[in-house]
Amino acid sequence: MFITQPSASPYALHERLASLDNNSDWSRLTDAYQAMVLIRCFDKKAVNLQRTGQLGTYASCLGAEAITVAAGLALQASDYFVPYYRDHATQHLRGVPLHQILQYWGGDERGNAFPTGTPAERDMPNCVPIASQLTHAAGIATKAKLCHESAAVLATCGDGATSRGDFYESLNVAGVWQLPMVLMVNNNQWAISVPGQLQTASKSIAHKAEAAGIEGIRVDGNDLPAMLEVLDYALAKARHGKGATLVEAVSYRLSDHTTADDASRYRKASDLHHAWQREPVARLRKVLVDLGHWNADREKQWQQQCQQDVDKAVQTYLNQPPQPATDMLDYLYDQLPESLQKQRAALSAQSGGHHA
Ligand SMILES: Cc1ncc(C[n+]2csc(CCOP(=O)(O)OP(=O)(O)O)c2C)c(N)n1
Repeated sequence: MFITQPSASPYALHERLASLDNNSDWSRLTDAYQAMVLIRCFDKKAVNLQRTGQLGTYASCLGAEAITVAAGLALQASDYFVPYYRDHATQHLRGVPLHQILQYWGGDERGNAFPTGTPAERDMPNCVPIASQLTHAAGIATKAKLCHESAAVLATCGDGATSRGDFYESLNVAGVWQLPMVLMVNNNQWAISVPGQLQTASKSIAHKAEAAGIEGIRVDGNDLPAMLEVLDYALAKARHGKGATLVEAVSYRLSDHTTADDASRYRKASDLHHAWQREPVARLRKVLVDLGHWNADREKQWQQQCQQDVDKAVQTYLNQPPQPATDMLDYLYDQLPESLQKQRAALSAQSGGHHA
């Protein structure tokens, strides 16, 4: 169905959508568009909160909306999601409220206590050591396979993460053990200030699948319908015991690396300008409007709704009672080691006897 040999040009669907009209699930694409607009609104607010000292360092998902939304829509409740730090929309679509995502970026451990009864309950929190989450994902996929679960594990990372040993180890074991795993790389062309051509001499990131004996797919990460089609395919394949897939979603990081970065110091304004011409939200909106599935009134109403939802999430986040200092231990250990018990008791006494 797809390029089993990763080709030079990413798989794309957008330009062909008009001719596929009757076959397309327009309500799913409209839902996806709405989720993309919501997360862009959230993202802008999160950056502003950091700029005004109300949030810690934040990693923006500007330019990655199609990737992170497609992941959220393609995953099923019984699947597992192992994220990296630009997957806000996936986490939200899995059931994590926006205010909780803000809590995480505000340094509050309670942001990682995903609500029970939602798909997010099965998911992992963000892992800051680059690519370490991929080995965890391989472990979860091994468990899912041994227990004969009909579930897929989706793990994500950036292009820079594909230079790390953890990436190759995970890919290797996913191939050898035929794990029910999809490893999706957001190739946004940059790892902080390191551009793609200094990251790897491989023809593409998808080519790296070849050495692991698994399928590699290179897809246009600015093309929501193509992203959905590729992820639907790869996740179904994993659930049906047909093995792992490496998905390279080609995008462009339209933001700074994080709010602690200034990308204008190392990349050309003209490159950024060019990348904005292909940005995923406007691209999908154009198709939906051209084919009569969206219009200016709905756009206005939805923008207002998103703003309200985000403002409400910000208020909930800002109104949280302070977290107990003991959280830093309680969220790290299942059973606190003997050696830390005295420290925990001291922390508990300092913070007025709060317990998580
Ligand atoms: C093991 C490790 N080394 C270095 C860092 C510092 N660091 C944080 S993000 C980052 C770049 C990651 O780039 P990429 O994987 O391309 O993802 P992107 O941020 O571009 O989405 C680095 C080097 C880290 N967090 N962990």
